[in-house]
Amino acid sequence: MKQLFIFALGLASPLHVAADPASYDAQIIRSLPHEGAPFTQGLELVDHSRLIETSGAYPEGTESFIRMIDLKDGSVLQTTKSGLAGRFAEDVAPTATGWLVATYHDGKAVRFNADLSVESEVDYPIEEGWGLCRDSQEDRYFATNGTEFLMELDSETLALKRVAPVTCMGYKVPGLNELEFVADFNGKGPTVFGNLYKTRFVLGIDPSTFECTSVFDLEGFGEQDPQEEYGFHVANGIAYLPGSKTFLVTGKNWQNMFEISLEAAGNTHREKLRKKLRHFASQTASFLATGMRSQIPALPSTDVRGKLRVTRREPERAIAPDESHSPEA
Ligand SMILES: [Ca+2]
Repeated sequence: MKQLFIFALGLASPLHVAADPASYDAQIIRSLPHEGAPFTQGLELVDHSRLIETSGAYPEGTESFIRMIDLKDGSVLQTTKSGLAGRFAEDVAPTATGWLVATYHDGKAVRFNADLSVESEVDYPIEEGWGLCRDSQEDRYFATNGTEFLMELDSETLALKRVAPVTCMGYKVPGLNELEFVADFNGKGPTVFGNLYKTRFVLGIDPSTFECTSVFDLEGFGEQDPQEEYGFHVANGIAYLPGSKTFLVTGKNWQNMFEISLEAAGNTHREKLRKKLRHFASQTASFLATGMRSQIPALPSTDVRGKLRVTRREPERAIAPDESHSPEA
């Protein structure tokens, strides 16, 4: 609790403006079928020949699952719904011996063995599960929950060790979704990549400062959907392939996955990203101006179970057309 209080004090300070992120252009190396076009919530390399993917239970009538995919042609090798019945599966990250899958609202994460049999379930310290990745070097997890906060979790107990906002060009970055840890990106050291919800941007974050250091854009990849600004059909799935230094990317209900390489592109994406972050910030400001402050807690706190409670901030919900059931993270 004391630790969280100290973090909270820091949030009141003006944001430090760091260097602009380096832009990269994503070049498609090859396209693979995204079998069944599931509601992708997690994507990760297993070994030299396989990927692991999680899918949430959306749309209504579908169930969450976890599956293994052949990296060569995108074919599905194995699928299981074990441990996920009645749950909304979120991102997946490796454990020492298998896999850890976050869930959206259950307050639990599910541990799987390498063969996808359920090992156990464990309390998840965050009110909502969104992105999750493992830092294999420092032996810790990073997680997101739809707010601007990035959280560091203990690799064994999942206890919360650090909470701080992600910032980029002086703006807070709300809604980093599917995450990917890259031990050394482009010779610049460890980087946490995350899909920026309701956009096609992927941001690279410095895991020590939580500031953005790189950006690429998946605009134009596969089919576009006008509902993406409301959270449907968004890019969500990043797996790094260290052998080729390429990425596999896909999205919710996308028909394809794409292997891409990143080429340095100066400041190509900077202004478009800045405009989007400014838009997110103005949405937050208008919420505050209309007296809805209670919906946007400024500071994280913990409840009696030690869970981090940061109410999901969705300012754009107020202007979405018909959201009787909005897509989950
Ligand atoms: Ca990932």
